[in-house]
Amino acid sequence: MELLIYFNGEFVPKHEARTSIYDHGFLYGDGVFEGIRAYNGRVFRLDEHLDRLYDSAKAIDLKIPLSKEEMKKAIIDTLKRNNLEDAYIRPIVSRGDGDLGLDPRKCPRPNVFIITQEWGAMYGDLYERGLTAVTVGIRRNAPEAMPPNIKSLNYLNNILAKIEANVKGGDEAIMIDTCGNISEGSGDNIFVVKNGRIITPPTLNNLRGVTRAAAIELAIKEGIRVFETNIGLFDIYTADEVFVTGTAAEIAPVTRIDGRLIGDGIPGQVTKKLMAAFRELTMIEGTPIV
Ligand code: AKG
Repeated sequence: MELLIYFNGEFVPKHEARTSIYDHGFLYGDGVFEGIRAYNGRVFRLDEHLDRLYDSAKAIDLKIPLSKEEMKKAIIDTLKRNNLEDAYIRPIVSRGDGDLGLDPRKCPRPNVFIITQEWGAMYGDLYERGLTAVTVGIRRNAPEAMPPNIKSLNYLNNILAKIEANVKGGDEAIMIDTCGNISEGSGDNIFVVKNGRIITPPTLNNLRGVTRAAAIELAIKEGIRVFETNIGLFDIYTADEVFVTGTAAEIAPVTRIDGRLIGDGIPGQVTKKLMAAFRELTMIEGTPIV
């Protein structure tokens, strides 16, 4: 059976789901989205993802035409309609159909889409071998220009980083902010492990990741000290371990950066412990798909 997409309260077969070319989400990247996952019949940290979606919308002065409870129900219904227990979930709220001209007042009603589909391990066997990451020249959007905490439909900053990583032969890009601090990957947050402690940049210059928060919680539970502080190139090159976190990426080890081996060049003990703890957490926690 063809996958069904939620579109403004209706369920539409995947190949028929489309929006107007005058949707400002398409014309200007004016809209917001989330990446959420369901594991084992439960949606992982659904409330946290919805809080972030509604915060992103608030930040761009976009009124989502569903309450959070209604959105939650729409997500669960979409998963049920598609018979999915393990899935990637992509709610999208665009500014809506308008006209040429960027004024959002041209768009009377936002469009709401929910894509749900099967999704495996994004980095395949790299969870065992470790990712090769490269730092890129394109700077992460400055918070005072385009706050990285708005998960907007305009992902060009991240896409430019990804293009550069592809050219340089990296599995993932590491972005640096306009002050020279490490920011995040193109689609994930970054952590370093040094002398048994975990360090990750504060979330002013990167997305406030839901998996990032879960990794911090799990580390603290394991008795590992976690520091949120700015880090630079030196810190990533000389780290004992580096890992990235994201909804799509989950927790993934990075074993090579800009040609330097990280630690012994194989996934480290702390990273492996957190990967296992995260896998376990996703199996037991979450909003049931009922
Ligand atoms: C996610 O991890 O779910 C993201 O939204 C990152 C962007 C992507 O990989 O689509």
